[in-house]
Amino acid sequence: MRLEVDSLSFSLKRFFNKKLPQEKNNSKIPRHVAIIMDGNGRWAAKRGLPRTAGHHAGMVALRRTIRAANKLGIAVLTVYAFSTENWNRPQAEVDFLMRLPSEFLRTDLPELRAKNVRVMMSGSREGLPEYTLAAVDEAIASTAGNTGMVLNFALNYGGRAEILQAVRRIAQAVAEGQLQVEEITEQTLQQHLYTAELPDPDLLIRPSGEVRLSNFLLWQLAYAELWFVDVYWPDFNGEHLQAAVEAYGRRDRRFGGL
Ligand code: V0D
Repeated sequence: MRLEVDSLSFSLKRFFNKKLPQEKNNSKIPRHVAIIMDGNGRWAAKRGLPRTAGHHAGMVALRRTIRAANKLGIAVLTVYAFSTENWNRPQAEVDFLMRLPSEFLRTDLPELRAKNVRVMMSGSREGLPEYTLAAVDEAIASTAGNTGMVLNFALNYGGRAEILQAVRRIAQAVAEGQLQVEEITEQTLQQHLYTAELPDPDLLIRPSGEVRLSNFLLWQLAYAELWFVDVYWPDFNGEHLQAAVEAYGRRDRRFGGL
């Protein structure tokens, strides 16, 4: 019996590219791909369209990318949908963005469910409108039992704020005597992040020509391969994802060792 369980977990790992979280990934296929969906506004401006049209086109690109990632056997796809800095945009644009989760789920949730995709959110619930949270919560609840690809929306997410919150919670546990300072490790911090249950991203993709992290997954991206592609997000497609994944497969990841 013991042997069967072991070989089952071995075949799960092998064929579904699903090692335990926090295990190093030496596979040619990235387990976890993170994407900064950047360039929607510029895509629209180039066409003389309002920025909202760019966000809409960005949602179509997201749908395409989810399908492509699922076909490639990627276990986790994290997409940066809204950063904590995005609140500084004009109120009308923020209002428009906040309605996209419910629109996206109306159009795409049936397909996500049929494909066994599990929806997650990484970010702060604070400040998000009730209707945005309701849509996200519905997506999470109705896919909670799914065992296929994880689709993780970074929404109202900021990397420094995430680390700060983790530090505060750890400090609180120390203050309450539940934890000794000497017991705090990298794992302790990792376990207090929104992504505690996920492996770290193996590959970060940023379209639109910008070459920076913009406060995205600061802790988690420590050893990620970075891939920058010079198309605006609404023009991103399965072939761009494939090219990034192939480049990833050619890179030699040593995690600081030899
Ligand atoms: C706009 C391109 C899906 C990037 C994609 C609230 C900018 C389209 C969602 C979504 C946005 C989020 C959570 C969820 C389901 C869907 C989304 C925002 C922006 C910001 F559970 N697309 N999308 N959320 N855009």
